[in-house]
Amino acid sequence: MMKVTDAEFVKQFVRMCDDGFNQGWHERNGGNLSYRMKPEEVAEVKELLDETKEFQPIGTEVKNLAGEYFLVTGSGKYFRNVILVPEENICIIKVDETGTLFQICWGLVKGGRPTSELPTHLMNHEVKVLLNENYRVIYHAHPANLIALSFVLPLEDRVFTRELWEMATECPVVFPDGLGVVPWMVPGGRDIAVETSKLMKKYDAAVWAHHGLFCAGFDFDLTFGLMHTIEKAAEILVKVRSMQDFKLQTIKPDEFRHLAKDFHVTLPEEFLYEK
Ligand code: 2HA
Ligand code: ZN
Repeated sequence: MMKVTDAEFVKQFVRMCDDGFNQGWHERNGGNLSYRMKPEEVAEVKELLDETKEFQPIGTEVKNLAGEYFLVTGSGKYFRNVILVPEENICIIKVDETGTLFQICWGLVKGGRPTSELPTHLMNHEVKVLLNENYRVIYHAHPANLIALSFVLPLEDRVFTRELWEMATECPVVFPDGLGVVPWMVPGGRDIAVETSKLMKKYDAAVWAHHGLFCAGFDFDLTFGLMHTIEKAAEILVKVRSMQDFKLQTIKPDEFRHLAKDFHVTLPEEFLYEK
């Protein structure tokens, strides 16, 4: 008989958790991942789901996600253990018809709850699905170089975007909309979820100052790739600033405009300011 862990979307989810751990982005129980399941994926595992458990409060309201199923990491669970025993560390949840409650339908077999960042994940999913229903993945990690930059760069969207764009020619092509910055806030609750989901209307990535990064994407490859690209650019910037406090040369605004034309991306002028 088929197991939930045999489904392709579960295998890809587990692989992404392991890849993130191997990048060093998930110390202890750091980080979390959620995936909005496709109707055919729900159908594939439907008879293996237990839809009798009690509904619990999400901690916010996501009316547009009513009836949707998500695969999510567990609160307090370690990314490094997901590949060893997925059914103890991740779960499938269903959002109720009011968009305020969820039910665990599979997984977390030794007990537990979905990620402590469930309000941010679900509010981000809601914002994204309203923009484009192809968005399915929300990923939160603790990449060290990007976190380090949140101590030395002004916490402004335009500064983080421009400084990271300058670090690798592919950056403006990979995240042409830029990225947003949430100032330090208490994690795990509705307030930080509201601020993050506001930024997700405009961007696919939002920095949490002194904490980490949230990324959104259509699939696991794109979302992991976005996290990876941003953290790689952050690493280069940390190296550059460690060598000297100025750049002898860099990519200039007109050069970004030229790149945008050839690569058929739109780069908002707000990020191409003169310094
Ligand atoms: O511990 O990353 O933001 C999980 C987290 C909380
Ligand atoms: Zn975190």
